[in-house]
Amino acid sequence: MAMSNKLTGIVTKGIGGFYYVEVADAIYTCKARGSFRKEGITPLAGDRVEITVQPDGTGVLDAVLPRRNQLVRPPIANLDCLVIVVSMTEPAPNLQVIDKLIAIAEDKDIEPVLVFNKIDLKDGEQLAALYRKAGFDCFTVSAKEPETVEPLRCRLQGLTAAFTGNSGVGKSSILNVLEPSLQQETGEISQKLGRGRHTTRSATLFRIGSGYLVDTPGFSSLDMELVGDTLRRDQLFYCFREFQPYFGKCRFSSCAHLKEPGCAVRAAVDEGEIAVSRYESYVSLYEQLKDQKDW
Ligand SMILES: Nc1nc2c(ncn2[C@@H]2O[C@H](COP(=O)(O)OP(=O)(O)OP(=O)(O)O)[C@@H](O)[C@H]2O)c(=O)[nH]1
Ligand SMILES: [Mg+2]
Ligand SMILES: [Zn+2]
Repeated sequence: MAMSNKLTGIVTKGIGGFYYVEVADAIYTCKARGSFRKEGITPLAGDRVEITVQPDGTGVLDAVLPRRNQLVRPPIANLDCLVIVVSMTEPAPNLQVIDKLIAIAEDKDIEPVLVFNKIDLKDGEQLAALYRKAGFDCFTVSAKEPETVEPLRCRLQGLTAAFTGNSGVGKSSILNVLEPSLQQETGEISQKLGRGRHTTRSATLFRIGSGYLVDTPGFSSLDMELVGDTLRRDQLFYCFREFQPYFGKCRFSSCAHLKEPGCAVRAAVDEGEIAVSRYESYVSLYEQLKDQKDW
């Protein structure tokens, strides 16, 4: 029997109509099958795909295998973890942005992991405590002090994890500590614009041990309005994990946990069981999603 030239691999990067597909230790440069466009299929970084290797060594991408999940911004499929990088200073933490990113991850069944960076400049323990209490794995690190990044390295072992967060928080810097051979470009924050320069431009998967890490371009607060446009208002409650013990305990079954009397979520906020900032983020997101039609 002739050796099969059909292989299964992972898209590490898509750029200019070409897809780089990793199979074992080889990378094949592939073009998508002609009919993909007609069928509305867009392969993403992180996709598991079937390819046929051509005599010239390039590949044709024949099929995209079913996805476990996918993010729209940045476009990546099959994530285990969304690593939300927060800078303790320059840029300062924005809790609403953090909570929105967490909600997006929860909504897609991707585990959020919080990384508080630049602790050489400002301590991150208070924020870490807030988010640990809410039920998240938190790491306080400094990309300038490599030993502080070790616990994060252990947590991400063997997983596919994308790094996200505002421009300038230090995503690329931390990735460079995790894998010095990456040499991701990092940038000085533009003081004039008061935001990063978006040093990182496209989403690329990097193999690290038995897992993959993805650097992504950061966003400014302006783009943040667009991020999360797939969230549904009627699902928002489920995107706040520390609210879940109060499910079904409000006076009204239709309670949206805003101003209704007898709301168990608000009672938990008053008793200090739920952080005020988390609840405020819920209300603010709910308002942002207000114009959505219910299903
Ligand atoms: N003092 C200090 N500076 C840091 C730390 N981590 C990153 N920086 C600096 O912060 C700036 C931005 O870092 P990047 O790693 O480029 O940030 P990024 O999140 O990848 O930014 P984008 O690619 O634009 O999204 C650079 O000047 C880094 O040297 C840290 O832990 N401590
Ligand atoms: Mg970067
Ligand atoms: Zn309620």
